[in-house]
Amino acid sequence: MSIEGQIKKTIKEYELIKKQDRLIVALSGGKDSTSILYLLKKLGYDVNALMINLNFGEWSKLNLINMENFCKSINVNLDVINLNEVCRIEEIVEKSHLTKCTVCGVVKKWALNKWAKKLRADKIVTGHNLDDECQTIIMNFLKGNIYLGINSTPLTGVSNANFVQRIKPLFFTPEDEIKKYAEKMHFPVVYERCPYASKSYRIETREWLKDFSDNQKLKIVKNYQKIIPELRKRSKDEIINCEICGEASKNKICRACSFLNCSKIMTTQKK
Ligand code: Q46
Ligand code: ZN
Repeated sequence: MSIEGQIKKTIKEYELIKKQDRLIVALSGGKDSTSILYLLKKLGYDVNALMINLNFGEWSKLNLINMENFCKSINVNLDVINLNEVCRIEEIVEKSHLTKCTVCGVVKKWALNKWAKKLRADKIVTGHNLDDECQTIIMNFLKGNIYLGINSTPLTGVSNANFVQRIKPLFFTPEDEIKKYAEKMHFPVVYERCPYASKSYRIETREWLKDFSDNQKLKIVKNYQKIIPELRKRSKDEIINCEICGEASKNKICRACSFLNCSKIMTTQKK
């Protein structure tokens, strides 16, 4: 089946998009988010793009230029969040001793949700593919907490007025197929990973899974989908609003705000 056929099937099967939905595609400059932006636009959905400039040197600059040109070429509006205006990842890493990926991942999600609300989005679209999801499931098993994966579904299940639902139309599509598609379409994307990716736990898991076939990865992901409804029922997490920034959170203070020194900067962003 073509990639277009696969995403149509996933959208239909999981009822990912309603006709009137205003979609915000979270663009990274990589093959996955670029491909899904292009395909959703082609299929006639109301799509806009939102990109976070992580300010990771030349890699970030190139991603940004590429996406500005690409969005113009397909007539899609692009908004850019300059992360330096929100917080300094380096400073948080230094003071908290957390890894760059941990800080970056939390802050990116936080900022995306906040900006998506400003842009009146009904759903945030991400480019997560089969390989990403398989890695997430295995990582959560290895961490000994399968509840962490209750949103490893094509449609997130959190119902909080402050949380913009996320959808992943490429959820069952293998990474290799997306890469071939992006190359065939000559999308102006950066194939090199983020300069900090090599030190992440995800990359270790990715290495570990590299000999698994797409079919085996699909089985892992599909079988995990079967237990998610039960995990959601049993999950004791209640979603409330962060006392500092007002965003949806599992705790009184969300993880983004709890990062050392960053909370003060983020509080000013609330207004
Ligand atoms: S989390 Fe880590 Fe990514 Fe942030 S530091 Fe780079 S690799 S960009 S998906
Ligand atoms: Zn907060």
